[in-house]
Amino acid sequence: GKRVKGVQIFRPFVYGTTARPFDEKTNPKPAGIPDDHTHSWTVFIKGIDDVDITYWLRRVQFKLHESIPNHVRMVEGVKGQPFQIHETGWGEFEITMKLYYVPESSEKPQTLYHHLRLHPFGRTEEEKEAMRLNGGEVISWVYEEQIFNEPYEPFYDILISG
Ligand code: SLL
Repeated sequence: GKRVKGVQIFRPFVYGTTARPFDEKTNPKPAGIPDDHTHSWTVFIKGIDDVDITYWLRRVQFKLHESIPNHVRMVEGVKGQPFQIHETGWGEFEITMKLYYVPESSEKPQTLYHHLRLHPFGRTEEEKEAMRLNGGEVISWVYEEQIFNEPYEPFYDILISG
């Protein structure tokens, strides 16, 4: 196939983690969760305002800490839904996310790293108070742009009509 010369296509997305401490009132611990687990958390990749990104991103492999059962997980894209994993635990660690693009792109998978944040370290007292009011939610999100450089023609058509 031919590439579309001189063209770059940008697709914004957001990835990161959202965590909450277990708390009888705001976030009760479900039955069967180990005693030493202090938080529930989510890691995700999604479109801005939940816009669909599965027309260019096909699947994401999340590699979690080895202490977590079944710590390497493949998440297939579902139209209009985030690529995400919900978990519980006690510690922070680095998550590896391997992005697999749609086959039409002929793009190699690309790896992103993100630190799971459970604690509000390094935040101001004001920020911590706002978090307490919000159930202690710790948000660590990154806005990113995926760049497709001189995409193949069929993929270019997919990108501009997606
Ligand atoms: C630390 N270096 O010591 C980090 C490791 C590992 C966190 C954190 C296990 C959850 C489960 C869990 O939270 N591991 O048992 O499913 O802080």
